[in-house]
Amino acid sequence: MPTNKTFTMIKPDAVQGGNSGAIIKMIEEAGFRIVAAKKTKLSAERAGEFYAVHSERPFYTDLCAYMSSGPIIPMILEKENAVADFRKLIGATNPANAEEGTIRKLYAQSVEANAIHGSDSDENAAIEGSFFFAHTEQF
Ligand code: IDP
Ligand code: MG
Repeated sequence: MPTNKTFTMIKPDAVQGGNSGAIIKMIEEAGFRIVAAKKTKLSAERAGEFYAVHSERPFYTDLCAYMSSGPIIPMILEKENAVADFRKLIGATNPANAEEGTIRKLYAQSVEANAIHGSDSDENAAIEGSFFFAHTEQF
């Protein structure tokens, strides 16, 4: 059974490029409600914790450097079937493979600097949301 929440971060390339407003507009127009949001910056170490599941991948060190290179906007989102619907809205990891009209197709720079994160399961959505937000910060 899908739950109704997912977790996202607008990544440094999209924040730096001035695309966060347009991306949030797409998210709201797709029917997601913002439950929690803030602007923050990860240290390389904290980025490494977030992406620990990828620690054996060749791109891990670069990914941690990139994700700590500038501010990000983490958010918890709510919608029926949130995890799957949000993955559809953001598109494939590599923008070259992302469908027309998806956030990554429109705003990603590269497979690494790909504008936005989306949780891949209900379980990870809960873990990733609590990485950035306490329950009392969620509305
Ligand atoms: P996802 O974000 O679409 O779920 P994952 O495979 O979970 O993709 O990878 C996490 C993040 O790591 C990606 O969003 C991207 O920023 C980066 N990444 C994934 N694959 C590569 C790669 O082959 N080269 C460089 N960076 C990558
Ligand atoms: Mg992933």
